[in-house]
Amino acid sequence: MSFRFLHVADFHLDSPFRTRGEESRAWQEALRQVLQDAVDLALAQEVHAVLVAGDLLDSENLSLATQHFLFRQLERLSNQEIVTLYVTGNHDPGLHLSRLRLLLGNLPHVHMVAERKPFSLVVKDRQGRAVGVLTGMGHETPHEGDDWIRSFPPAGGEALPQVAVLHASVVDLAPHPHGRYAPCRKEDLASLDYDYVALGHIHQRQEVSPYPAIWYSGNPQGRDPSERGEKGGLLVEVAARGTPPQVTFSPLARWRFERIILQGSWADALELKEAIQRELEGMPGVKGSWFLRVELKGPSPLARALSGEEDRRDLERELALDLGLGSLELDADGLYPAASWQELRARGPSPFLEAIEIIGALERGEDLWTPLNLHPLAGLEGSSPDEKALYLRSLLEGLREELASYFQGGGS
Ligand SMILES: [Mn+2]
Repeated sequence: MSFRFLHVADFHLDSPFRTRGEESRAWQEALRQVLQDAVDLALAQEVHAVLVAGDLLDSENLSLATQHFLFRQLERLSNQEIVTLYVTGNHDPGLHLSRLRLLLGNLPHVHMVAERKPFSLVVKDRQGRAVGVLTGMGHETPHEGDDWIRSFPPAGGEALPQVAVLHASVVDLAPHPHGRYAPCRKEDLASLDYDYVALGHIHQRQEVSPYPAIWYSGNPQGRDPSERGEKGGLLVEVAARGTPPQVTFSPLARWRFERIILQGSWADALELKEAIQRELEGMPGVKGSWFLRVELKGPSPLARALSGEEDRRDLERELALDLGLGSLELDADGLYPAASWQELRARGPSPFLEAIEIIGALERGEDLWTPLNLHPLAGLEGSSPDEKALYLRSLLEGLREELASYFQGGGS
């Protein structure tokens, strides 16, 4: 008799989406849909339990509608005798959520653990047979420290599969943008000897350890272009105590964020579209649900046309439609006009022209070096004035092009 459950985390319900104001409500609706899809998945798969590893809510400011929606979704699980174990994270720590706890307290199979006190329960299947043991602990405050994990017990000696549910920051992983709350090391978790540790906090899905199995499910819906790729939950099956579980990713996200970086000198929208299309051909997936950010870089004849926000927005909508994308954003901050240095020079007197003239004078060998007091130049102590001049002249190479880019807003 194996123990089967769905591991999800970091929904951040009611999160203000960080992309565009006017789409924020639609995003919040999408988040609720993703939760509903997760519940549908749990019901369809007839799992024994759903583990929510913290940051289910973005903050204690949960709208009444979302509160009601959350209740209704967890009620669907409870009605089918599927256990929900929801431990709180740094975004939804216990102290602020008494109202929600009272509400969820009406559901017999829903357990919300909002304090720094381990909570254990034996999960049973619909025939009443024990299939596994869940142990979870919540965040009480938004800033749990190093000692938090030390309050968590090792797995018990039962013959049943042992599973832990925690919202914690494993510190010996690749760098990530999430705060260092409830920090712990991989070995701290592995030494607790659970068959599976369901983690929340880091939004990038990842296997922390194969066995004891420790996983971040990641968030089921990316919230901005930094949270890219396919996202969802993990369906886990533990056949018996002491055996490595089977972990299967199941996509849930309604929207998918992707990003491409383009460098080029497209002459018009058609060329730009074709460049995006070529990149997209190498990326599998159904693009109708994609939110694609295209970061444009380098010199381009389109730089000026794309600097006007309304025109850019219009083009974004037009290209999204043409490319079959859910949404498209053109980030044109890295673009600059593509005039050559000769073209810039021909425009008449300017600081750029003066700089060009100085470069010319230096190249012709006019002695402009002496007044610059070259004495302290590092690495050239003891060199003759000629050697110094030679070295300095080598710095002039490519300087006109660099300056042209700089004077057109491209940075140096
Ligand atoms: Mn968190």
